Parts: sequence; structure tokens; C-alpha cells
Amino acid sequence: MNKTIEIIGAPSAFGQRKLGVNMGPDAMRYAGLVERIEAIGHKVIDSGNITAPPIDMKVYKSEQDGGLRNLPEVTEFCETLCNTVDASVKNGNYPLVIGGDHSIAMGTISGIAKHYNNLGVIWYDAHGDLNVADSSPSGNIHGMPLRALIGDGHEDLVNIGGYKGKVKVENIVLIGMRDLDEGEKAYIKEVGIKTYTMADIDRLGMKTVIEETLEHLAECGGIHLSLDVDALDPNETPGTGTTVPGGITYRESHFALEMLHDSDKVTSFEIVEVNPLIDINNKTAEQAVGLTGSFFGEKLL
Ligand code: EXY
Ligand code: MN
Ligand code: MN
Ligand code: MN
Repeated sequence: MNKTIEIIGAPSAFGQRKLGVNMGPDAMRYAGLVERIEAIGHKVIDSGNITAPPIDMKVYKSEQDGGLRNLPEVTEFCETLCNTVDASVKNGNYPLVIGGDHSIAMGTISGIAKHYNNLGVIWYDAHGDLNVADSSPSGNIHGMPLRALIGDGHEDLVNIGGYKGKVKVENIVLIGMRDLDEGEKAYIKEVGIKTYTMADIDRLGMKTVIEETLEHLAECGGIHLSLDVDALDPNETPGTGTTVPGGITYRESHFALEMLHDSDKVTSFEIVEVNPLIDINNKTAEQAVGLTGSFFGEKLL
């Protein structure tokens, strides 16, 4: 079925330390995002980019031990994004949020979760993004958004959108995991989050992983897909700030997204961490656009 898809650009680089990820949304547009989705038959509204607070380079580049780097900027940015996404859903549009570093998920999901009973979240990533300040090795907030959405962490992050506890642990599925910090591993085991590591994907194959994921989230009123391009293997997909070898192939990812499209269960989508300044000829943005095409129903024949 054809949809009205609203593209919301979220040019945040505040959640980590490599500038360029704030240019991810435009890199995806230059790679033909709008045209690609329209060619499938959907209507596209490109709402442009969220206005980001200015980057104070002195603070941005400064060393900070632990803590929460750029906390005020991340919070302000996510509050704005939350309101934009909330309005998009209210207007009956299908939100497609393009990042930006993964801290933006706190804005996206805070705007979406209030519209669904028991929102399910598929977190397709090399990382769990389940740190709090004390367990974080970096102080980078893009390693914390999923935990804040569950309800743990700094009050400013946990309360984005004016409410707390957006996602329940039982409604989350992690796919592609291969770089989890010790605190994240302990937390996943403690609360029992459904997790597919790379070893699980090798063993089961992507088809079973996605079938089981949909089964796990069958009772959810809606499902949000948060796709971090660093889930993919950096040999194929190099333009992202925290690469981890041994990832999911581009083709397997297409297959996953084709299956999610065919299920008709996923109600919002965001794609994050495309950084054109450390890419090769914009190929990571081109892949992100290709994957988005599969997600919205593009067929090869
Ligand atoms: N776990 C590490 C940290 O918290 O610093 C690395 C996090 C990278 C997060 C990327 C975007 O998914
Ligand atoms: Mn991530
Ligand atoms: Mn990641
Ligand atoms: Mn690590």
C-alpha cells in the first residue's frame, strides 16, 4: 500500500566526536533518497532538517573524562525532533528520520511511543547503545539512547518529550551485536533483552532472525526500526564513525528490510550514523538509500 512518507532530517553530531555525521541527511538526499522512494509509488514530503543548536568547537573537541558530552545540545535537539515526529504521526504521515548520530533516537522514539500501546523497537546496530554515564567508556551519548528510552540515565535524557519510560525491555530486539561494553552485557542478561549477536545471525541466518523478531514483537501496537549503518560490515560500508569488523553484509541487510516491508508491521523508520566526511564517494549514503528503498517495497523485478 502506498504511504505518505515524511522525511525528517536530524543533523546531530552532538552524540559523539566525529564531525560530518551532521551532514548525513544531505548525503542521503544527494544519493537520491526522495526520488528512490517516489519511484516505488509513495508520496514523499521532505520536511528538511531540524535546526540544530550551534556547535561550540572548543567544547565539542575538548577531552572529558566520562560524563555526558554535549548534554544540553543533545537534549535540546531531541526535544525539537520529538515534537516534529509527534506532529508527523498526528498528521497521518509515515515518519522517516535520517541522521545524524544515534542520540537522535531519543527524540524520534519519544515522539512516536505515545501514539502506540507497547511500541516495539528493532535496534539494528553493532552496538547496544545501552550505557549510562557510569558504564560509558567514552561519555558519548550516542552509546546511551536505548537505555534512556527504557528509563535509566540522566534525568534530562530520560524525560525528553515530558514523559519517562518509552519502551519496555520485553519489546526490544537487538540485531547485529558485536561490540558490547561489560556493563551493557550484564544489563542485557539481567533484564533479558532479546538479542541476536553476529554469531546468532551466522548460526540461524537472517530469515529466521527476522521471523523470530516479528514473532517476539507480535503483541506490540507498532514497531519502530532504528537502523545504525555501523551494523553493516565496514569493508562494504565504511562511512560511519564507530566501525566494528565482522558485520552484516549489505545484501543480508536488504533481505532483512525486504522481509520487514513484507510483514507490514513496522510503523516508523530511522537510519543513522551516515558520515560522508569519512566515507568513500558517498557510498554509505548510497547504501542507506538502497536499504530504504527495500524497506519501502522496492522490487528488483
Ligand atoms: N559502547 C561504546 C560507547 O558507549 O562509547 C560505543 C558506542 C557506539 C555507539 C554507536 C552508534 O552505535
Ligand atoms: Mn547505534
Ligand atoms: Mn552503532
Ligand atoms: Mn567497545
